[in-house]
Amino acid sequence: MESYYVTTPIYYVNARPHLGHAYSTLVADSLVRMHRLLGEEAFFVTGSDEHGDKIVQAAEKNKLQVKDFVDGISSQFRELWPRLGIDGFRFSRTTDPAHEKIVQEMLQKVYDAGDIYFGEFSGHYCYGCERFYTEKELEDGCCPQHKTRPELISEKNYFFRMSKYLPWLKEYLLEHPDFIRPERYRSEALGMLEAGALEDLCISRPKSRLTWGIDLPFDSNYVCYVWFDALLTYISALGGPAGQDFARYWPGEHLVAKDILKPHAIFWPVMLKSLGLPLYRHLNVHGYWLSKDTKMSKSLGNIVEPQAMMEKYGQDAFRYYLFREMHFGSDANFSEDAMIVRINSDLANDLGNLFSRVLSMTAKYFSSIVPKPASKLEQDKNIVDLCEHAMQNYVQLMHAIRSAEALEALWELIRALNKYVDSEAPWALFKAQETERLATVMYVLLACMRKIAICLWPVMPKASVLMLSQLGQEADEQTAPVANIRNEISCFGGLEAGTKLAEKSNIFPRIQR
Ligand code: ME8
Repeated sequence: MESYYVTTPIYYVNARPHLGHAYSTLVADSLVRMHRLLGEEAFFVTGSDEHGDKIVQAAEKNKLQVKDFVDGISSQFRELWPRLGIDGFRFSRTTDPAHEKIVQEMLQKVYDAGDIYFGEFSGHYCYGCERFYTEKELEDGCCPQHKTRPELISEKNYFFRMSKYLPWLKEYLLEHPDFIRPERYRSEALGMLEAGALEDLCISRPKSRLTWGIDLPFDSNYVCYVWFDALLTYISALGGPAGQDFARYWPGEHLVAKDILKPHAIFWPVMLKSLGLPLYRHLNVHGYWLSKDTKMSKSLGNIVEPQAMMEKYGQDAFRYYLFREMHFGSDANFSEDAMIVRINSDLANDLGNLFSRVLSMTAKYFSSIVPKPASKLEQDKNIVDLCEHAMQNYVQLMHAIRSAEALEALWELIRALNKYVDSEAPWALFKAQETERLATVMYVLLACMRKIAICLWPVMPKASVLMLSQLGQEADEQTAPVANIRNEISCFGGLEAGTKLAEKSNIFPRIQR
């Protein structure tokens, strides 16, 4: 059985989860579900990044011991995901002893290989980013992300010989055009390499300044820099390079937003190279969720609470909107008004209406039993072809993390099915007692609806299960509804005549404003 492994960022626990975190985690969930639908063994790793200055400062602000503070926020992340229908993940914390042990082993390995040295350093330190900036990287003397003036700090520290590997990394990016995708982010990473501002990476913090971190195995006066620690979660969650899961799942895929392109595009591949480990497969970079055209972030205080949205609009509708609205790689504006329009038009009018009319007609004409189809006419064959084509596109696009286009492809079929109901007018066939023809039309509709419900399992697991159960199919939110969706694409049918169906359906009620 093929295996698939993907990761989300390991989120900082300095504040509660918001829509941005929820989005990355939902994408990971949908990918895992998609790969399970393709018959693969798949899971993802998410977790919490708990060391460093930023966390200590947040704990102090909340008047809590650091450990109590990180335990509290970390559980908020862990507990939120299942409420959003997110399943199939391993939750990793950077304060887990097993992770800390692997970080120390990896540090020692890099040190023994001669890629870590001790040196004096003075530089511009941004507390928000928890890193030093070179003069060239600053914009008007300020951190490009936080727009604050970094502090000039001078101290002795350990350095990772990153610069030694940068020419190799540049070659690698040039030779592997889809290593970082979409393309604009590969160009951005190449731009960083070409600008010449990257130097060796400071990977330690003296304990005189910070104790909340993992001890360097070769000098207990220092703790490890948070990024060196957090990035290693991607392999410590697999038990480290010697773990069984590592052999089975590595190399994996990474999912991040563009804010953390540099550590993932530059630091991480170089760390893996120094450790002699295979590089990840792809870095998949998405844009920002904006709130009134500004990046949603905890420091700006303009965040959207995923839990509140889900309670207000329902888990499926909320997930659908996020997957449909954001084109992976670009920014998207979050707006409740736009969400209501989507729910009413795509879910209530198109999909909900199709289920509701077809199920109630089957109840009326065939006592809710799937009829046996007779031979197909041209218009039926066109629908069957469209179904195959739409599913093919959908699977391919979801696989490529292009959910907005994938859903658009599926909705073409849903809209065509609603038109097919209008043009074939089952009520007229019933009246004229054309039972064979009526049976064929209803069968074509129901069989396509089953395929649509299967396709939607990665996007709206709850609704998919509900639609499948209304179609007399066994399904649950944790197990893929079919062994391999590819087998469903080219063979029409899959719904047995004689199956008992629900009499009516109201899966997506309209939202009144
Ligand atoms: O950077 N739009 O953690 P973090 C879309 N601990 N996604 C957003 C977003 C927004 N407005 N805001 C946040 C860290 N995100 C490090 C990561 S990994 C080894 C260490 C999501 O809590 C998005 O995935 O600041 C982004 O990359 C991540 O949260 C940053 O999370």
